[in-house]
Amino acid sequence: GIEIEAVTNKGYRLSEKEKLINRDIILNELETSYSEYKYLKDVEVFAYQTVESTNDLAKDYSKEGEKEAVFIADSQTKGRGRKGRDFYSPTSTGLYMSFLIYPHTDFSHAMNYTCMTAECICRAIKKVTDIDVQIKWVNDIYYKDKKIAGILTEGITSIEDGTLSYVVIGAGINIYTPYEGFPEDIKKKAGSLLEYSTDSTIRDRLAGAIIGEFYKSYKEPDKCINWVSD
Ligand code: BT5
Repeated sequence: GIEIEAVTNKGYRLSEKEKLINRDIILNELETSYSEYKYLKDVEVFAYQTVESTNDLAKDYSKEGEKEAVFIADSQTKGRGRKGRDFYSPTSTGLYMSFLIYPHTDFSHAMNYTCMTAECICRAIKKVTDIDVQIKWVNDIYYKDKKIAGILTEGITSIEDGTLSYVVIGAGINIYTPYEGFPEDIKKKAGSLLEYSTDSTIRDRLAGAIIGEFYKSYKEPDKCINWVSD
């Protein structure tokens, strides 16, 4: 289902269209399924092809004032996980996105955003693909015993009053297996949500559904603490 172009005397390449994040499809998903969530109307959605890290884009944007935004990319050259670990973020087969929010709550609530986002991603995956995935406490999502997504939450705290100045929640999801396969060091651990593409809009619709689910829950991140995982 992936579109390939033939280049005379050179060979084949991925169609450029396959790499682009389609912002119109994302906004259409929000409009169709999540229009009642009023917080969404003030959120900017930015889409890119290749970036170093969507979490870094969100952090840079925080300098522009208190504006909430979502940054989405087709690939990352410096995608990262916790404790400086790398997050493999190749082109066309994954979804890399970061939320910039200003929760004005106590620092101790920061981790709740990680599990809230994990829950939102599971709900969005179910809605768009009808697949049930599992959360591995606290920031990984697994399907068929393989890690298909990871979440990295970063924040800045005000030392004076212990409140969060802003929080960036980044999620990377392997939708398809990369063409060249996963690199040797993560081959055993990493998996993907789908085996092949049957519908080229899935990635963008999933991005829209994740944003929608996120803004449905984000004023009550503590609710996710109800469940326990290993
Ligand atoms: C995570 O860290 O899993 C959080 C990953 C967050 C990535 C998103 S993408 C958008 C935003 N921008 C960023 O720069 N980051 C966020 P951690 O739990 O530390 O897991 C990292 C470990 O997962 C690595 O050491 C590998 O073992 C494994 N890994 C790396 N890439 C992977 C991938 N694509 N799929 C599955 N596992 C992977």
